[in-house]
Amino acid sequence: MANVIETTDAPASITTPYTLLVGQTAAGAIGVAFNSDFYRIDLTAGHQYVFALLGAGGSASLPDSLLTLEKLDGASGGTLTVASNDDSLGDGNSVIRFTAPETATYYLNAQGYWDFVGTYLLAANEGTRLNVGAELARNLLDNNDTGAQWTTNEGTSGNVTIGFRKTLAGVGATQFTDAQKAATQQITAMISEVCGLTFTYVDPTGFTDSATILLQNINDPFFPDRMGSSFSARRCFMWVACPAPLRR
Ligand SMILES: [Ca+2]
Ligand SMILES: [Ca+2]
Ligand SMILES: [Ca+2]
Repeated sequence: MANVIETTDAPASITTPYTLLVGQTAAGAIGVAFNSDFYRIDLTAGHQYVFALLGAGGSASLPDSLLTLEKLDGASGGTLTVASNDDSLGDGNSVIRFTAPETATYYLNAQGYWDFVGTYLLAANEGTRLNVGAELARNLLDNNDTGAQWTTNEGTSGNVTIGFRKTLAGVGATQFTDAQKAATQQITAMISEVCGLTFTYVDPTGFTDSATILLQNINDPFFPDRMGSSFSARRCFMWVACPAPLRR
C-alpha cells in the first residue's frame, strides 16, 4: 500500500496538496491526456536520491511514464526542470538519480509520455539504487504494454521452466558462466518471493535448449542499450517460449 494516495487530481503546479517523503511511495493516476501531477519533496544538499515512476494497477496501468524533477524558479514564479527521464527503468518506466546541490523543496512531476493515461506508482528513496519493495517489484514485473501474464488468471501462482542456452545464436554469443548462473538463480528466487511464480531449472549447472526461458550472452555493438547509452558492449538475451497455458 502506497504511503500517499492521490484522491483528488494533483495540480501541475507548486500548489499541490501532496507531499512525498524520502522513503515513501505515492499511488496516483493520469486521468486525461497531457495531464500531470506534482508531488512536493524536500531534499538535502549533497544527498543522493533515486526517484521512480512506473505504471501500476493492472489493466488500467500507465503504459509509458515520464518523470521530471522541478524546482521553484524565483524569477518566473514557475518551476524549472532540473532532471527528467522517460524510459530508463525499462518497459517505458522512468527513473531519475539526483544529487541535491542545495537543501530545498523540489517537486516530482508525474506524467504520461505524450497522451498516455493510467494509474502509476511514484517512489523516492535515498542512495544510488532504487529500493524495490514488494509493491514496486510486482508492478515492475508487470508488462504494461500488453497486460501479458504468466498464468491464465492474474494473481495465481505459476510454474516456468528456465535454463542456460546450449545452442548459441546471434552476434558475439557466449554461454552463461557459473557466476552468471548463480546470479540468475538468486534473481529468480527474489522474483518468486514477490510474485508467486516458481522457476524450475532444466539442468541448473549445465546447458539446455529445452525450457520456457533460455538465457545466453550476446556481444553485439549495434544492439542499443536499454539503459540509455547508444551502444552497449554486452547484454544477455532471453528467449521465451509460450507453451499453453502460459501466455507471454
Ligand atoms: Ca492525477
Ligand atoms: Ca493532475
Ligand atoms: Ca516512458
